[in-house]
Amino acid sequence: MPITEKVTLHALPPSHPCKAVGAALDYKGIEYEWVNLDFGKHNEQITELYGEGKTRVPGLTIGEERVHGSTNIFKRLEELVPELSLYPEGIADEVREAELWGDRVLQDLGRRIPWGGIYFRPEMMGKMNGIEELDPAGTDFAMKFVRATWKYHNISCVQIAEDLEKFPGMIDEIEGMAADGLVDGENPTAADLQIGSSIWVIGTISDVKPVIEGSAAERIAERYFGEIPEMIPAGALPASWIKLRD
Ligand SMILES: N[C@@H](CCC(=O)N[C@@H](CS)C(=O)NCC(=O)O)C(=O)O
Repeated sequence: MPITEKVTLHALPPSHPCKAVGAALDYKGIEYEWVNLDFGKHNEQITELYGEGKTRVPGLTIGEERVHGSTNIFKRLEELVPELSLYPEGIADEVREAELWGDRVLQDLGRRIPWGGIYFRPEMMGKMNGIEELDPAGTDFAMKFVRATWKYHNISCVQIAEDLEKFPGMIDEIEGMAADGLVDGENPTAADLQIGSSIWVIGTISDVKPVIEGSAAERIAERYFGEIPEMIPAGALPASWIKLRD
């Protein structure tokens, strides 16, 4: 049934779960407006729109209805437009499980690894907004911003090194999901979009690119979100932290 109400995706520009929801809306053929909230004021804006305790993006309004959080939004989109299913019959439960892994486990690396790379090359932070390289004053601002972001997300070098240690195993896990037909098939599943958006953002850190090269993870990221651009050139993260797949 076509959706006649106005659909709005409340987002922040660099957010990978927001990208995942955008891709799901596109696949389902739902017209929508992508509205970026004001960084800094976004927590209050989200609470005002979606209620107490809700402070993060993405949120989706469908007419008067409000749906908050990427996995809730995916579920609701599936109810609204069951054709072009993101949870194909026969593997729906396994796809949901893989999607939740993408949301609860992989998604955090999609925040920590990029913010980790930017910490070591703060002048490249403008690339998030299409600026090639920040000037010295911009870099001063970026350094303060990155430090605040590390604090907010509880990021540390120990945590990033642990993430990078685990990352090759996660790429192998996604390879297994592809072998089971949960991702990397002819049509996107919810798992493709949740996982692919995180891989895409992690892949922008060139030190980590070799870990995903030639994998199902890289294929789904580029198929659904476009060629992975370089945000942080290689040599930013200490080489000894990077572990490759066997
Ligand atoms: N698992 C949640 C994660 C939501 C989330 O952490 N969103 C981030 C953007 S990637 C956010 O709102 N960050 C700003 C903040 O925490 O203030 C989902 O997929 O909906």
